[in-house]
Amino acid sequence: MSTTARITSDLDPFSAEFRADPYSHYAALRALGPVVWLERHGIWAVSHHDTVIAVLNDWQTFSNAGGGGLANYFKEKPWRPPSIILEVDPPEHERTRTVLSRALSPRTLRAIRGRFEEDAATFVAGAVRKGRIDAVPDLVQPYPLKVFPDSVGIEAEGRENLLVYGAMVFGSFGPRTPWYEELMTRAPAVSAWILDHCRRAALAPGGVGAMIYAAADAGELSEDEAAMLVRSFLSAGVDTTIDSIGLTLRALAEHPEQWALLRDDPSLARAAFEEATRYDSSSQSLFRTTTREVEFAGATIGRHEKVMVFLGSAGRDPARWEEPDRFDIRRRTTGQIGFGVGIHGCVGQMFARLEAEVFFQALAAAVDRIELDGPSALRLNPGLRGLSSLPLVLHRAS
Ligand code: OVV
Repeated sequence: MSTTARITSDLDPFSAEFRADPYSHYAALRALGPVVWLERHGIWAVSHHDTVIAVLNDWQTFSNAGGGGLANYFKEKPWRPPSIILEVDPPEHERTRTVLSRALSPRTLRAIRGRFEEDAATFVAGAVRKGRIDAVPDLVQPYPLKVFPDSVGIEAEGRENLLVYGAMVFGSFGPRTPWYEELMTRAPAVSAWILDHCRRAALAPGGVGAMIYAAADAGELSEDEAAMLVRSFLSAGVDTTIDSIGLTLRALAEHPEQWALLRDDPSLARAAFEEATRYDSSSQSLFRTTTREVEFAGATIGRHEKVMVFLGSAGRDPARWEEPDRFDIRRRTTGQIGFGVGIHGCVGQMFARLEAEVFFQALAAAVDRIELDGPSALRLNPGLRGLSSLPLVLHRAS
């Protein structure tokens, strides 16, 4: 076997500096090569559109059983029992994936759309009345935090726990920092609330949570597995949509000519969200762990090594996209992989798209012009990209 010289870099994808402007760092990573050893963390980085897809399509080599984040479950103990959909490989994965896909199917979405529309209209009307807002707490956060738990069938009381839990889940994807240790002091109480709300008795009839228990009744899952799949909803369903809607709104606010296109033709809402997911996805990176030594894109990757896969870089790869740094809601976004691809591609992506489409249609109907009213701020969670603040003035449609 030939020995390949590994390409190394001291870039730290978890540093505040990297996360403040990941796109220039991705360009540097892509220029180094498709697979680069990140010496600070002892992991591999994959940043080209085609190699990102190649990794995500080879689940036999690039496993999810080693954990969804930087922690290597082949060597370390997970902070919570691993997800039975995200952190498993086939054949185990297939059964749980089937149940979640069915619960989040077009049929469910058709039944839910009307409620999304009512809630979106209400939140948008409130924000427009206010005019000058911080769009994150005033608009972007409240909408998913209502419609998602409503759809699952979770009671209204205590929903703020979902945000703290989401921060833990996605925080655990990164390194063990003081920020993380501090956050995790709340884990016992918050995890207890979450687990309590994953029980059959805690879920309203007719909701998506109850559909998971119906699968248990049909013999497809055990009662404990049903609770674990509801936990997956509560882990991955809230922050992800808050962050992706927030980043889409910022992109539209920063590109007034794109906002004008959407305002004049609200049927572009879905396309705008899709383009924003290419341009600035809330999921910038994911992890895989090798099951064997593998020659990949010119590198020799050892067994049980962590591979960090940059969806956010794939969306800006000039080998795949024309003018990748241009936000253009009329772009053909086919090949956009901000939701991932392959067997672990986001199972809730149609749900997320519906949430966003309804939201931006409501906004387009009520708002003529969006004015930036100060700098936005990033929410510093290593597993998700999102905003903590987005000051705006909404000028209402006449
Ligand atoms: C995709 C994703 C992210 C975080 C948590 C989970 C899934 C889960 O299944 O718990």
